[in-house]
Amino acid sequence: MVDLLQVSQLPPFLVERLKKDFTLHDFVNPTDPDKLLDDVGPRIRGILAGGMKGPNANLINRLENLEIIASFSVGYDATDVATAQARGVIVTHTPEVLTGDVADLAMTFILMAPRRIGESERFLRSGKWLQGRMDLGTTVRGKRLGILGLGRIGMAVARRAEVFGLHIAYHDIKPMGDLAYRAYPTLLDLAEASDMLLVACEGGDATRDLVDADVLKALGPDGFLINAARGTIIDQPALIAALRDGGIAGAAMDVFDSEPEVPAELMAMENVVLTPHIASSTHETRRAMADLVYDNLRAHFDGKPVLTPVPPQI
Ligand code: 8YV
Repeated sequence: MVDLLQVSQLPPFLVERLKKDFTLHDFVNPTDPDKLLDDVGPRIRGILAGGMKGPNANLINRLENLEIIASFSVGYDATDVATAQARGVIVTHTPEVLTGDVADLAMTFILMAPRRIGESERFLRSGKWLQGRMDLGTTVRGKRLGILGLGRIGMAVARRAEVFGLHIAYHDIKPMGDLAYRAYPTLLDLAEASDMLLVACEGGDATRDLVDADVLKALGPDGFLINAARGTIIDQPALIAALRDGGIAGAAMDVFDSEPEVPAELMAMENVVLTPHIASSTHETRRAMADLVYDNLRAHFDGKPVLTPVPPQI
């Protein structure tokens, strides 16, 4: 059987299925990583990665017989794809199958933050309703939604948001062709023209801290920030300062810079919706992602082309 190195936690149903066809070596929290790699390194032909944990250049280069890295995620910023591809190692991910669920969570956030849904629930549960009414929220209909990154997920949110009467605009580094949505040349321009800013671009070095203090200032005191992409895209201290000082009205986030650590300041804020990276966490989507990971590995080791390779990184 082919040997695989598992570097990220995966659902048990995927691990069980893989174990029938492959020999898995647990490298999630190895007590002695060097010893494990000395023992099994030369036999490893595949790596199982995840969206938040993937192999770096050191690990990739240490495995001389590595052929494929299969990530249980659409985002591949945790894997050093450039190093892998330069060595001819195939990297696969799980696009499409999670788009709907991620877009549903983002749309939920777009409604939750301005309507103060999280805060309302805490208000009721803590018994405050007995003393008086909740403060008013803000109507979503008719507001301007700016989307940073109009890829598969950004586009799926745009379609949902249209139904709720939002006006859509976007900023993307790639030309998007003829669309009904207005394109802004810079993120700053987009933020200035938005009541809500949705972060839907890729993570990684190229987008680190893209949403900085200036962008938040442009979004303004009535603006909301929504993030179900990667925590690294937002300058987290700048966001905390903007939320604390009334620089923006509120935020909703499923991802954080050093997750699962979430800053205490954010936890204490009423005007913030926080979820623990659950955008793709449904039975249906996680099964579909697992199938895709399995099918990519099976195809490769059966000598067929993989189904969903990560495009070549320049
Ligand atoms: C997962 C993700 O939570 O697909 C992604 O990029 O971040 C999420 O779907 C993660 O990959 C689980 O490992």
